Amino acid sequence: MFIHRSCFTFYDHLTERTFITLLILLILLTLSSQTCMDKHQVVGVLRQMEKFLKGQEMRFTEGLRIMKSKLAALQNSPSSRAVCVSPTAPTTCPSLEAPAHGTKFGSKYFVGHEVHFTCSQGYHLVGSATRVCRDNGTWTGISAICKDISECASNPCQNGGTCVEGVNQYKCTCPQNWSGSHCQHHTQTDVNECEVYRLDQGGKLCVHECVNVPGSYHCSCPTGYKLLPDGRSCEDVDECLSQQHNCSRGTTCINTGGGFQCVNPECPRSHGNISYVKTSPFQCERNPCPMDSRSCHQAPKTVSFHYLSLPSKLQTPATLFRMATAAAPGRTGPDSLRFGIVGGNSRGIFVMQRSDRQTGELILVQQLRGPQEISIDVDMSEYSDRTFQAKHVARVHVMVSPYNF
Ligand SMILES: [Ca+2]
Ligand SMILES: [Ca+2]
Repeated sequence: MFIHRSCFTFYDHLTERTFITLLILLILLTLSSQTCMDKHQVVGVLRQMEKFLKGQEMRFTEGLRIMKSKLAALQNSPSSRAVCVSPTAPTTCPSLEAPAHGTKFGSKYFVGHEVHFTCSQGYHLVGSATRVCRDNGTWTGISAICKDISECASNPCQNGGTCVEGVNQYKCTCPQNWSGSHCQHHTQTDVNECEVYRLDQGGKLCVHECVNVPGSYHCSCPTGYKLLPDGRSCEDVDECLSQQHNCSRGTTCINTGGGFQCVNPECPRSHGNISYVKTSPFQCERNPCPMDSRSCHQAPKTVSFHYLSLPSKLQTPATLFRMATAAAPGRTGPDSLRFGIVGGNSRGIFVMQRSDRQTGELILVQQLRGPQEISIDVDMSEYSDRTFQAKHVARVHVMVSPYNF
């Protein structure tokens, strides 16, 4: 406003001077025409007028000088220049656009008006949320932009991994030697012990399965087996011994490789005058025969049941089972024995042979691959003085596990 007033002061001086000059001339003309003034009076008036005009001129010159210096000061001041040089100051600011993924509030761009910006969900505002149109036709603040809310703000990538922003998720770009969703695994320096052992030693580090882990390895065992303290061998869990079975009453738990079975073997069926009675869970005895029944005497006097659990691919030949006779107290035993395989589904896989005078052996001669189950009947006939005395049958049930341990 000060500058405005200065401008008007300059015009005031000009107007005042012109006005006074005209007034004096008017007075002189009036005086000379109306009254008859003498020469002294006219000279006096003119001198006063001259004095007055000189004073006016000095004031005018002084005013002009002040005016000039103020104009010079004005021209050097950019903010002021707009006011005086351009008499029509801007009344609006340039229009503003809403940022991408955001909204603009306010559509008037007049001086003094405000425009506000907000961002859509998932974005945050960078820049000025509010901008005001200034007198000089420019906006306060800086442009508002909406940026994705950073998923990487929590620095989720470890070990120097670089976080890469995605839509509502992030991805870690791992430096060399590191892997995993958060670059948490050291990869390069880990030795695959399982593989190294296989290549160097040409064997297996673990009896069953080797599991390589960063910085180490461990062995694992199949279901039903436990890892031994050596850390590499597997041993079957004896569910029968550790009472982990669910065998019902009347059945007997038989441990197998990787599991167990609940068994209740049945005695041979009665036919004619031959009948059996169960004397223990795994033994049947023939009831006494009529004296004259030869077929009854020829029938097995005892039938026993045996369960063998074998690993797969057991090295052969392997003695699986021994059968022996013993003389009853106070009586002489048989003087000779004959052994044989009388039934079952395994001819050619086993042989039965005498191992000493009173013992026979069941020998596995073919490698068995599990899982499978085989039943065979082995008999032992007793002779005295080359006369048949009695026959005993052993029913052997072989259970081969899927694993060779
Ligand atoms: Ca390892
Ligand atoms: Ca078992």
